[in-house]
Amino acid sequence: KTDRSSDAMQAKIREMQSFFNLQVTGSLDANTQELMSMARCGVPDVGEYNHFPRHLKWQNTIVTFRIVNYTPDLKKADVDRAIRNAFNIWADVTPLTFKKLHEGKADIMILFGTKEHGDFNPFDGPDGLLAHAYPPGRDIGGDTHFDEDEHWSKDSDAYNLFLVATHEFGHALGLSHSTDPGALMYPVYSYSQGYPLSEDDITGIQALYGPNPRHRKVKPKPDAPNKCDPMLSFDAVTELRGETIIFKDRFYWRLHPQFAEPEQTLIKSTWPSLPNKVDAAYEYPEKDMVFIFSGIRMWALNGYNLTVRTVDAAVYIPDTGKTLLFSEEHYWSYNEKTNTMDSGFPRSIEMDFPGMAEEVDAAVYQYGISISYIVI
Ligand SMILES: [Ca+2]
Ligand SMILES: [Ca+2]
Ligand SMILES: [Ca+2]
Ligand SMILES: [Zn+2]
Ligand SMILES: [Zn+2]
Repeated sequence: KTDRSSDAMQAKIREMQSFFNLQVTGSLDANTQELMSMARCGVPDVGEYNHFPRHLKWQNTIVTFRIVNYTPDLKKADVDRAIRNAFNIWADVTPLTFKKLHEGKADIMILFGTKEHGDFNPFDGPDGLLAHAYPPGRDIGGDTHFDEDEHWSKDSDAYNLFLVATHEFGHALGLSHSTDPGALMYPVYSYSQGYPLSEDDITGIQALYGPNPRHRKVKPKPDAPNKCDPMLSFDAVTELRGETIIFKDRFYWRLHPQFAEPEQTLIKSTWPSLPNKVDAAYEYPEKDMVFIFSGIRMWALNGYNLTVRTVDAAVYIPDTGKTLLFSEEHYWSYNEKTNTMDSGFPRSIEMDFPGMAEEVDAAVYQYGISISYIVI
């Protein structure tokens, strides 16, 4: 076992430990490691972090920021807008005001950098770590760094600068990661439109700073759907190697026969290239594949790439080697052996499957004998 810590690294660790009021040992003990990993975002396996060692927060309601350099991925004005909008999200729900500085030392120094970029907390090239931010305090406290090896966007392309900045500024204001997959402070990036904060994020920031005395009204986005909610309807259901996978909005649940509790995860954290909304999914066990449909797009969890019509549900029938694709009141038959759509379709669901609801929301093939539909 080799000790790779350089003197400079040890000095930096001591500095960080002192900054965070940890015992100053100069070595990466458990507390320090937890703290360092806490600053890293976009890592699916960061685990659960509850609180910073102390409830670090800014003591003034006016917090200054400065954009030290700009990414070449976006126009300067787009970067300015993303950063300003990200601060506005937090300003709306707190008494805080964010003031932009053009020179000198601001509370929150914002920069884009690659690999080692001056804080011995290096980035890792494309993907993985996207950005990190330090909790409130002097010097490096509050500073927010973005990995320039990422492509930064102002739309749904990975990665949306506004969303990542809003998450990071949450850290820069004293929030740690949330274990709620619906929260902005959940450590995994996921793109969604609209207001980014969940109730959990708002409760967290207001526990530190209190509400906005100007009482601007905000509408939090819904938290992760409650799996026990009887009103919950599924987007899609499939079997996957003995487990049942249920898709709903940006989330999916794994139901394993041996586990009493379903496990809830963000779709994006397992399958980053999938969209945030799945319309239908089904397993094709002979090829050990699961096909996933969203809109007119289709994915296979094994390298297949097909384009089909807008699909509500899909059922694979092993006896015939056919996949039935349901769309509103019609269905189509897809031949998995020849990879072609059968002729004579679409046909009426009502005619061929009497008793079934007009619209199939989700369907799943089970038990190898009969088709069983989950109609919601
Ligand atoms: Ca600072
Ligand atoms: Ca990276
Ligand atoms: Ca870049
Ligand atoms: Zn984070
Ligand atoms: Zn950094």
